[in-house]
Amino acid sequence: VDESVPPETLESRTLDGLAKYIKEGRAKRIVVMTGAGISTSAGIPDFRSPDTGLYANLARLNLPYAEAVFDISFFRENPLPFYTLAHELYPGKYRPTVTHSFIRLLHDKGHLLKLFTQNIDCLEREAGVPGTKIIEAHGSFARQSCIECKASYPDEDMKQHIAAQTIPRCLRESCGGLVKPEIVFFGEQLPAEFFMSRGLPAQADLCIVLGTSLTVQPFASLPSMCSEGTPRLLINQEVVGGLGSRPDDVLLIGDCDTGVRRLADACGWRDELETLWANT
Ligand code: CNA
Repeated sequence: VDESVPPETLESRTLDGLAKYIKEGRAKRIVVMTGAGISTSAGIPDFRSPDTGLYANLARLNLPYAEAVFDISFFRENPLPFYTLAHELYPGKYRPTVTHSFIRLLHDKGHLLKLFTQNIDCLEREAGVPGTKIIEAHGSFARQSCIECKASYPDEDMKQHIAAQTIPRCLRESCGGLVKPEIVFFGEQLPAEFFMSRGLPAQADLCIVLGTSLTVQPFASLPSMCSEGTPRLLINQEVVGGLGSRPDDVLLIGDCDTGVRRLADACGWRDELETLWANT
């Protein structure tokens, strides 16, 4: 980070500078962008963290390469690794983190324009962020359908298959194709709502990026779509996606939960945040 370049919008390029901007009521259209790192403290491994990430632990699935588990061509040949993983990731087992509650708090305060998430764990919804505010860029486990005829498949049957780690097949007799949750695999198109909402970062007055390596396109380009002069905050274990390169970028390198608590403290929202989280 080149600290010699003075900020354009913030008074100072620090957490306090950012908190002041928020407290002055200048952050009314916040766009939040999240990834697997906001759910690791809930117990869900991310992909890319060394040692603990899913990719580091996929050896037992005998994959030709780690990303194959989410590759649509590989899935057609061998859907079992995906269903082994789905069993681990399936919603219902995990509780939202304080970071998820922080996003909910932004919504409750009327500051959240949109949440773009790459996560498929549905924890943002469980934390009480309304579905209308969320763009699930990589889909979710909320629905499932046949990959051949696209017929939808019942939730209850899906739950049973996930629990048993067995492979669901299309119920239409003439089809019998593989059924897959509507999460976006490599080689598949992102949902239309992602493309329809891609203009929103340009309208934001604050961008908050949380727990993502920003390596998967086109999601990874979202922070660069914010206007120059719009403050961008990154809370992540590592610097990613060129954040820090603009004069109003603020970096909190470390754990997400610690970072959002520090921001809540600086804004005077800490008690509210903890109460909200405790009641989730
Ligand atoms: P990733 O590539 O695994 O990156 C995670 C990032 O978060 C890395 O930069 C880590 O350093 C950072 N990180 C991990 N833990 C923390 C923490 N506690 N505090 C702060 N930073 C942390 O994951 P991305 O989301 O960037 O990659 C995109 C993929 C991952 C999407 O397609 C997701 O569907 C997919 N994914 C989702 C989940 C989930 O839904 N919870 C889990 C695993 C993977």
